[in-house]
Amino acid sequence: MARKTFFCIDAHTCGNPVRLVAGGGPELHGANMSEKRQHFLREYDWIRKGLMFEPRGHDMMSGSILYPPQDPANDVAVLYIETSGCLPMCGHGTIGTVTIALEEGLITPKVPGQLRLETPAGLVLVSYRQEGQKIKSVKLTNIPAYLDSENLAVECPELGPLRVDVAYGGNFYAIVDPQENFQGLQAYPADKLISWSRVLRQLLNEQYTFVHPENPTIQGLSHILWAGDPLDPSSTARNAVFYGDKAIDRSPCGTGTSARMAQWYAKGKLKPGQEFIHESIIGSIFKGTIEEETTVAGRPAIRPGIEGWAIITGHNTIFFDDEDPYVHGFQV
Ligand code: PYC
Repeated sequence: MARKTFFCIDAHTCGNPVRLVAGGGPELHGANMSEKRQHFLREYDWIRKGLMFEPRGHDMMSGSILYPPQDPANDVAVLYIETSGCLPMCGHGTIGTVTIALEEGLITPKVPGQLRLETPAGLVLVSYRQEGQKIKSVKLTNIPAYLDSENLAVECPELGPLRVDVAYGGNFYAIVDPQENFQGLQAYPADKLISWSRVLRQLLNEQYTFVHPENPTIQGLSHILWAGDPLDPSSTARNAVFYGDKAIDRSPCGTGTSARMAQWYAKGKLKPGQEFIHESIIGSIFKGTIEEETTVAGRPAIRPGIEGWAIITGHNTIFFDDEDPYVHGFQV
């Protein structure tokens, strides 16, 4: 019998899972995390599937693997793994990964209270608030986020014709704002949003092309963000972000919040100095800020600040046993 062991530490960020692989991850080659992500996708995607899908994971499972940074000025490099794939960037994953790595002593910050993270999408800066051993909050300054396309037409089952904007916040998001045929996420059950999302994502990818202008390995629309009224009137907005095949993010989604802030910024609805309080489907909250105004290939862009918290739920030693027919997971 052959068995491969992964030493994982599980947490959740504002309700959404984060499984950090602290031991057992593969050695990756490449000049940066984007190239290492390509190496992982070519040779090791079975590790992602085994750790994320049933029977070891579930529809919402998401995680990360830590690597030494390429640039010695940085603290750590992160590869994101999820049921949806190997993401260029993940906000809730970053908040959970940083919380786990600091509380469990996996990294020692060069500057206390701050971290510099190499991600496949680019450099992410982190500040955090610590009380004793506990990390109370993590704020990331994300890669530049921008509005990619506006008012794209797409036919949604049951709802009919919809118009969506697509924005990039580390992944490409189709943002479905309330409109004639869509009353806001609060008007529909989650299973409807999930089944419509699968169709919308496929149609949008068939009808349009989404490629990051500075990194063509980042391509394709992976997420659908359904917008709606906040539960708490003091929040700015609420969202339900669909990913993978059956997941709705339980956190407000860091890259989704970044994409939505970029959309609002491009439309003049969000200005530097204003807070963007984003609620998830379960009412958990990320605080968004504009940390910098910038450009991406000549388009107006922002570096969003995203602040949230995470809690460690346990240590999890996971085996891949060669005799297990489901060693690489399954989906139903
Ligand atoms: O927080 O960026 C995020 C995220 C992406 C997919 C699920 N969560």
